[in-house]
Amino acid sequence: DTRLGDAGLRERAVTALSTARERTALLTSCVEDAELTAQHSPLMSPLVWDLAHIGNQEEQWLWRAVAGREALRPEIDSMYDAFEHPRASRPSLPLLAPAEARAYAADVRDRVLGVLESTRLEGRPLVDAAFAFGMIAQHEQQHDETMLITHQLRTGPAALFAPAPPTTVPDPPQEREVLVPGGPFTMGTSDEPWALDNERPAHTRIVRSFLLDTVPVTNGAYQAFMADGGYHDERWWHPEGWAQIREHGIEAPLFWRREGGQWLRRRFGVTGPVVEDEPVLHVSWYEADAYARWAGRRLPTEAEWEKAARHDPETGRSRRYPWGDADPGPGHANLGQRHLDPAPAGSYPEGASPLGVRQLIGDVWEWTASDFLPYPGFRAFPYKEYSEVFFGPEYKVLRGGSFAVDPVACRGTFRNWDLPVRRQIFSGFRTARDAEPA
Ligand code: AVJ
Ligand code: FE
Repeated sequence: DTRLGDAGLRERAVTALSTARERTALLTSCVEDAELTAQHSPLMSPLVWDLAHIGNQEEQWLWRAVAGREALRPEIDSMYDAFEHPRASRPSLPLLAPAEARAYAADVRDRVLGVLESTRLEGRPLVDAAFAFGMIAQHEQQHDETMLITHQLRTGPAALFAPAPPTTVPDPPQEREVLVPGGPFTMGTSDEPWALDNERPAHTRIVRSFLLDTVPVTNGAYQAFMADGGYHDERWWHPEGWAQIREHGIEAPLFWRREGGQWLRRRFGVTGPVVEDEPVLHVSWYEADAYARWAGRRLPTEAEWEKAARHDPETGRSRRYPWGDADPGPGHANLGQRHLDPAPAGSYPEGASPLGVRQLIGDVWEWTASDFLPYPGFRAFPYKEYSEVFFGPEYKVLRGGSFAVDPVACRGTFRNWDLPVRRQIFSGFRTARDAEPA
């Protein structure tokens, strides 16, 4: 499967690029142009910035770096450089207007499909196994998730629609938590062709035996923490988390509102009740950490999460996904913006790990206890600004992907990261505890 022939690689790259572009088109055509240039939150770019940035990155990596061609519009590069202009300042830039941004991204794409047809997909690290094409498809899908977050922050009537996930859980899990046996496993990868630099290389990690929640923490469980005064009890909180919730008066996940004695949440322009068995969404690392302490538990480390998601106890091998090596299908996980909500806790039994852990992939990003750090032997590729500049104690790792993540940008090794205060992202969590000493 990871050893596709040349024609298979080209087809996979075309499909990944086209899938991403269809999603970008949906996210940028469902609102009026005025909404594309508006800033819906200081945390986010105007949607039209993401659109032209997607085209500009594609131009830089596939038209210039892979094909060795001249810049198409060198004067706009700096405007779409994420490091030169923080998100809050982007609306004041002389951005390409929506029609221009669309035409630019489409022009780049036409050229790039020609490049893909005429480039040998081996002999250079950037093109081996069509890596740069896969990287750019993942980049666009990551910005599509970012744009979906912008849509969630936008006020006004709904612009996006999707069928709700199934509300009943077939074959619900019997156990609350599972024991993951201690010992070594292989973390990261050296042979997943489109894995990004921070997922590499494969290396051995040892974890101690631990117990992990079978399913993500639900709204119902989280409300028990709230009802027990969790947001008002300093004992559970990291000092910086306590300062944040006091300063901003935070008493519930983002987008929740109390009305007539019950909790409601706004999602993509629609207000509805908080559903008890749905995984909790839009919580910060601090909120996840506080809940875990209140519950007498802790967040899993990143290595624990990956062992639970990839280690096959029968063969000792680390696999691509909890269910094995097969690409994700609709029965495995809630991915790809098929739905605009997480599915109820316990869904997707087909996607369970060998030990019976469910929903590790899809539904909600899961905060881990770990800082975002390089693996031993890490090498920045192809650019330091993807991962390397973010390594350090400020960022916490999230794993597993949300309903807003496309399968091309999701696997057992994929690492996401964000600041521990962030909660506009599609973040949830599950908890763990040490196993009793034998
Ligand atoms: C991996 C999601 C943290 O959005 O900041 C997009 C992905 N990097 N363009 C981000 C990314 C460059 C990145 N995250
Ligand atoms: Fe980007």
